[in-house]
Amino acid sequence: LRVEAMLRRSIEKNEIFLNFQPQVEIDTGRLIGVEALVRWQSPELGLVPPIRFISMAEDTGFINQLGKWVLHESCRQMVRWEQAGLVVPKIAVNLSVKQFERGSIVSMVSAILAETGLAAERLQLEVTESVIMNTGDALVFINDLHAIGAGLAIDDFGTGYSSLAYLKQLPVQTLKIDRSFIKDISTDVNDEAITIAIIQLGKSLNLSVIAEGVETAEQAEFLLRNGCNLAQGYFFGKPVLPGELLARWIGGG
Ligand code: G
Ligand code: G
Ligand code: MN
Ligand code: NA
Repeated sequence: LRVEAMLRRSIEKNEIFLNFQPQVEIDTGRLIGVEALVRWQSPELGLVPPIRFISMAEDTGFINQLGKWVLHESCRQMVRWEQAGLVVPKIAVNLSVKQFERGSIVSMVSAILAETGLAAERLQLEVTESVIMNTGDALVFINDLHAIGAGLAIDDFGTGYSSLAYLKQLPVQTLKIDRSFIKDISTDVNDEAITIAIIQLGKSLNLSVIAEGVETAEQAEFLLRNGCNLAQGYFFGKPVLPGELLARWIGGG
C-alpha cells in the first residue's frame, strides 16, 4: 500500500519526531518526568496522529525500527536537556507488544543506554496490561529490563484485563490511571470509585500512581484529596517540542 511505503521511509526522510508531555507533582507543580509521544509529519498526508500509524507499523513490522528510533531519540533528548541546564528526572517511553515478540528488546535498551550515557533508572518503559497478559515471554523480558535498572509503568491502567496476581509478581513501579476514568471524575460516581480504588491498590502494592488526562483544576484537586499526587494532562502541559519544554521548565519547576 502507498501509505505503508511512505511510513517505511518516514524515519530516513526525517518525518518522524517526538513531542514530550510533562508529568508533575500536583501539590508543588514540580516536574517529575516527561512522556515521549511520537509524531509523523508527512509531506503528502500532513500530521498523522499515532493512532493512525502505530497499528500499521505493528502490522508491517516497521514498529521495531520505529520503537528503536523513539527510544534512542528520547534518551538523547534527556542528555541534550541536561546540557542546556534542565534535568528532567525521568523519561517515559511507550513500548508496543510487537517489540516484545522479537525477543531482542533488552539488548536494544542496554545498547541505547550505554551509547547515550543515560542512567537506566531515568528510563521508564510504558506497557499496557494487554502487552503483559498476551505476550508469552513478557514476564521474562520485563524481569530482564528490571535487572538492567529500567523502570516499568503500566499504561492505560484499568482498561485491560489486569490480573492482580500478575501485578504482584511484576517488577513494576508505576500505574497510570487511564484518562477515561479521569474525564468525568466530578460527575460520574463510578469513575470516582474506580479512580479511588486504583489509588488504593497502588498504595497497598507500594507503587506510584499517575493520573492521565488531567484537564481541570477540579480533577487535580480530587486526585490530591484522594491521595494521588502525580499527574499528566493538558491542565499541566500538552505534549510539546523539546525547546518548548525547556523554555517552560528551565529555572522554574
Ligand atoms: O499523543 P497521543 O495521540 O500522542 O498518542 C496516542 C497513542 O499512541 C497513545 O496510546 C500512545 O501510547 C501511543 N504512542 C505514542 N507514541 C508512541 C510510541 O513511541 N510508541 C508506541 N508503541 N506507542 C506510542
Ligand atoms: O500512552 P498513552 O495512551 O497514555 O498516550 C497518552 C495520550 O493521551 C496521547 O494521545 C496524549 O496526547 C493524550 N493526552 C495527554 N493529556 C491529555 C489530556 O489532558 N486530555 C486528553 N484528551 N488527552 C490527553
Ligand atoms: Mn503512555
Ligand atoms: Na494512557
